[in-house]
This record gives sequence, C-alpha cells and structure tokens, in this order.
Amino acid sequence: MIGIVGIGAAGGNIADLAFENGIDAVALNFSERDLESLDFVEERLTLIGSEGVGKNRDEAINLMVDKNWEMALKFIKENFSTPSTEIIMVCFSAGGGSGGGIGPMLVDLLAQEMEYKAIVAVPILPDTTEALVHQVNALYVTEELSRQNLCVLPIDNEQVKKKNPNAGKARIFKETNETFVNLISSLPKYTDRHSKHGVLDKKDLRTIFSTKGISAISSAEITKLDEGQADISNEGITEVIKKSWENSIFAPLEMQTIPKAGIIYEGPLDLFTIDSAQLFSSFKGGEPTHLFEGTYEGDHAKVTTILSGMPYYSTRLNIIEEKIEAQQKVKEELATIETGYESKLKLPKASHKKPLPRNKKKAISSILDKYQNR
Ligand SMILES: Nc1nc2c(ncn2[C@@H]2O[C@H](COP(=O)(O)OP(=O)(O)OP(=O)(O)O)[C@@H](O)[C@H]2O)c(=O)[nH]1
Ligand SMILES: [Mg+2]
Repeated sequence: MIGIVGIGAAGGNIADLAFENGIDAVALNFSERDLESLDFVEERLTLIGSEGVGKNRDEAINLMVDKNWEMALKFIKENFSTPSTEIIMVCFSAGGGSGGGIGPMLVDLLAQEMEYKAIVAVPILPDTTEALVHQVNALYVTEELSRQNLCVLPIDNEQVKKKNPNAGKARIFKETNETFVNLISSLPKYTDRHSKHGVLDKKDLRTIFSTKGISAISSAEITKLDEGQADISNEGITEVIKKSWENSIFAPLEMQTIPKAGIIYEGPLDLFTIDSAQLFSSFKGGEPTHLFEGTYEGDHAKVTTILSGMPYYSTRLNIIEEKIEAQQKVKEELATIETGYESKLKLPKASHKKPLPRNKKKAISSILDKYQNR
C-alpha cells in the first residue's frame, strides 16, 4: 500500500531499512558509492553527471533538469505503477545537496505524472548543531515544498538529538530511521485487519495523506501504565497520547488547525474511548474536521495517531533562521579583516617565467601566473 522512494544518502538509508522490513522501496542517488553501501534495496538508480554534489543544491537541480528527470520519473513509474501502491513517500534530507535539490522537484513531477497516487514528501530536517549549509538548504527546501499542493511529513533529526544530546550521528540516524520505518510498516497492517468496532481502512489512510500541509505520526504504548503506577483513566491515556506527539520524530507541531486525523487504538476494549474534544484541546481550532477511527482488540494497549493538514513548522524554522542570522553577522564582521598575508621580509622575486603549455585552461594559467609574477 505504501511505497518508499529514497533520494541521496539519507533517503537511501531509509529506503534500505524499509525494504528490509518488507516495504516496497527504491533508491536514487548521484553517488554510486552511496548506492553500493546499501544492503537490501534492490531497485537502485544512479543519476548521471556527478559522483556527488557536495551539498550543492543548485548543481543537483541543474543536473536533474539537464540529464536526469525523465529517467528518474520512468524508474519510479516502473516500480510503483501497480494499483496496490496507493501512497508514495519520497524521503530525502532537506540539508543535503542531492536530496534537498532533487526532492522537492521530484515530488512536484510525481504529483503531476501520477495523480492517481497520494504523493507524500518526507524531508529530513538537520539537527540544530549541523553546519550552516545544511540549515540554509532546509529553508529553501521548505519554501519549495510549501508552494505545492502537497502532504509533507517532516522528519526532524533534532527531535532525537534533543533527547540524546551527546549521541553521535550514527545513533541519531539509526533511531530516527528505525522509528520512521516501524511507524510506516504498522499502518497498512491495520488497514488489512478486520474489527467489529471500526477500522481505519485504506481509503481513510489515503485521504489523510492526500491533505495539503504538515503531517505527523506517533505511537503511544499504554501497556506500561497498566503495569503499575501511572494513570490509566481516559484522561491519563489522553495525556500519554499528547506526549507522544511532543516526542515524535517529526517536526514540532504548530497547534493551530487540524483538518484531518486518524486514531488507531489497539488493546483491551474496555480500557479507552477516544474523547476527541479533550484530545485535541491544545489545538486553537479544536477537534479535526475529519476524524478517522480504528479500534482493534488486543492484549497490549497502544494508540497510533496520524495528523495531517497542519500549518508549516515555522517555530522550528525560526531556530534555523536565528542561527543563520547570527552566523551572517559574524561573517560580515570578519569580512573587514584582511585575509591575505604579506611578509615583512623582502622575499626574493621568482626567477624567469616559464612558458605555459598551450592547452592549459585559462583559469589554471591565471592562477599559475599569480605565483610566477610576484
Ligand atoms: N535521519 C537521518 N538523517 C540523515 C541520514 N543520513 C544523513 N542524514 C542527514 O542528512 C543531511 C545530509 O544529507 P545527505 O543525505 O547525506 O546528502 P545527499 O542528499 O546525499 O546530498 P550530497 O551528499 O550533498 O550530494 C544531514 O542533515 C544529516 O544529518 C540518515 O540515515 N538518517
Ligand atoms: Mg551524498
């Protein structure tokens, strides 16, 4: 039901893990080496023109326009045209050159060319300690996505980083990617299950993921509460669900309006009934306009929530913008400092000028000239 397209290094890692967990997935990258480092995903497309664009989004965009877009579209269509794939999630880092350059363009093309599918963009935001180039790319990517009529499910590396401030990149990526893949693989399982008490079916899921704006998925385990101390009243469980939104791997929510939401409860049937007014009380606009519910009997209580159509993560982006502004200020101050160096000693001049080979490029010859004619 859900297919994953992974672009660039980060997208490729997610596609690989998804495929390992039984989800249809493909990977695209300029870097053959990155593609070779993946272990499971079978369908891989090497984009042409460069082995990697070194965080340069413009280069990725130019190469895509000049040489690759048709090939990339054909590749995705070949893999995901079957009616069983109803939702295509395109995963890419918002901070990377390849992912951040190609991602927004590709989802735009896919929405145009595969209009019978729900296309979801899954950009990965850099954590706030990452280099400026990643942060700037993430702003451009967000602007480009927000101009489209598109459902966006923004993974935020900062969410895992802030819980584990000392963790290295590898651990943050692992935890984020695993959580994402677990959530995505759990959803179709519910739509395939029967329940006398109401199901969240494929059409509901598709409707939720066809909604323009920001989306988030989270899962709250209630079982632990059942084991002892905590509050398993309806209010207590509602609070645990709200906490799961706060601690999700997705960008912090703007608690304004919420047009669509799905709530899947699995557990003992007499434990919990959704009180949607209470659950959505922190949203300014109150309850969602469309609420899709699924209730499944089970031993372990768990609530999965899917929210969609929310406003963009501007509070989160303000942090990036402030960081960029602060760095720009420092750069402006430093720009007044002379970066060259001239020795106080009178160094002897270089000896005679050697003629350059005729076919040397102009740029190289002018560099060489600078040293020869001191
Ligand atoms: N969650 C997660 N984030 C990742 C992963 N790999 C890289 N990132 C993040 O992605 C950004 C770097 O982008 P990459 O995906 O490496 O770049 P790319 O798209 O391959 O582009 P270039 O290498 O510039 O051509 C940084 O913000 C990283 O924190 C991953 O496996 N999981
Ligand atoms: Mg790369």
